[in-house]
Amino acid sequence: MTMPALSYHTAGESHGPALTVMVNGMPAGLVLDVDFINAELQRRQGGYGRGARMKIEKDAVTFLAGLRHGHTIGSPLVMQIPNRDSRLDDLKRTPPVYRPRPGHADLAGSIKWLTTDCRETLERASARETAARTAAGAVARCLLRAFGIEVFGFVLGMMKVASDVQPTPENLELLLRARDASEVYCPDQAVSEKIIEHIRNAKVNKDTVGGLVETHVFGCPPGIGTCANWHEKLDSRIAAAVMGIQAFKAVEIGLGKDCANRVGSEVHDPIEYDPQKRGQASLGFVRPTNNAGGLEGGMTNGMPIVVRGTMKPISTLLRGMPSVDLNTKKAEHSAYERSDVCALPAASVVMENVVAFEVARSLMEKFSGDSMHQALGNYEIFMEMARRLPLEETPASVGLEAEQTEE
Ligand code: EPS
Repeated sequence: MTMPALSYHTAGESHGPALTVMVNGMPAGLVLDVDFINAELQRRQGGYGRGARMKIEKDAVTFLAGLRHGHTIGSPLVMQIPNRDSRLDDLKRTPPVYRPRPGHADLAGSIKWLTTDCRETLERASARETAARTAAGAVARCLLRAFGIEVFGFVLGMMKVASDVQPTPENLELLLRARDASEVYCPDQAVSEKIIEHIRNAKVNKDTVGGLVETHVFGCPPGIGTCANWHEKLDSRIAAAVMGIQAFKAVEIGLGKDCANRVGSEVHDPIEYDPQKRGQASLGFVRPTNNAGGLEGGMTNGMPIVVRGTMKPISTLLRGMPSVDLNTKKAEHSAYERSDVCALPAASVVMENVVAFEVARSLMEKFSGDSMHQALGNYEIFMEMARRLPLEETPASVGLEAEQTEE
């Protein structure tokens, strides 16, 4: 490997001065579409059900390192997103919180760090941090686009209402427009309306709602990821990234948990070969169904990657929940701080971007290069070799021939 593995780290509290994200391992020569990155940040701020905080913030990135004349130069990339509502040390406006919210990190974190002030935990646990992860993922999507890979995320449903929309490369443009026209980022208008109704009802009842989000990745060639080590499997990385999003409680790939209700012949996708599609990313290996969600053995199989996430309802309820004051140990209702009734549309944006980063990470492990020229060259060579299968010579015989010639 010529480059460090693609990775990112975030820092920053919800009401601190700024969020920061460092992306390491991006090849040089990648032109970053800063308008796209900021548009993703703005989309993450939106969606029906958001609270008053999003009226204050105007998320946009400032590049502090790694970019010159709009393109990467191979050094660590550092982005900053300022918090307009910065008041971390202001005790009047950001007081200690002693009544933990069931479902939030408050109780577990306070005990972990041996304090009764949940503020010490909640500031970092807050989903505000997902703005930084969205920025990293949007950078990764600029890389993926150079390889012809597109990512599409949307809200699927909530409270037993779910869309049966099936994104494909052919209907992607249409669905993208429908999603962007929906207040809840769901391309299915009838389902959108029902979701809005559920959010409205939750608000009236001083309650909250979660739901289902889905991400599809188009254009991956087969063989990204590996079956060699469990923690390097692409599905295991995607699952970790999705479960790492605040409030996510489940992740599924393809058919997901419905696999348990079917026999093998109804689960596994038959393999077909279509020479007409040899030039496409799938190399011509097409499947009439995609129950595997594009991943077999921890590797892409040429079909679109399909990931579904379940977000629980936000744990800050206006009506509160039974809790305990950590100082007095007396029963109290949990603290209420301004919050969202539903952040599911925002979560769909976060999920598509964190999934994109994991795909980019595995892609760069396979086609690693210091520069985009080198990485794209490695990709082309691999695709050409894969199309030529079976290769006439094995790597071992190539080595033998070279030795014999030298003699
Ligand atoms: C959050 C509480 C709210 C949300 C926040 C997540 O913030 P505040 O306490 O400032 O009103 O708006 O989400 C964001 C700020 C964001 O950018 O997504 C929480 O407690 O997790």
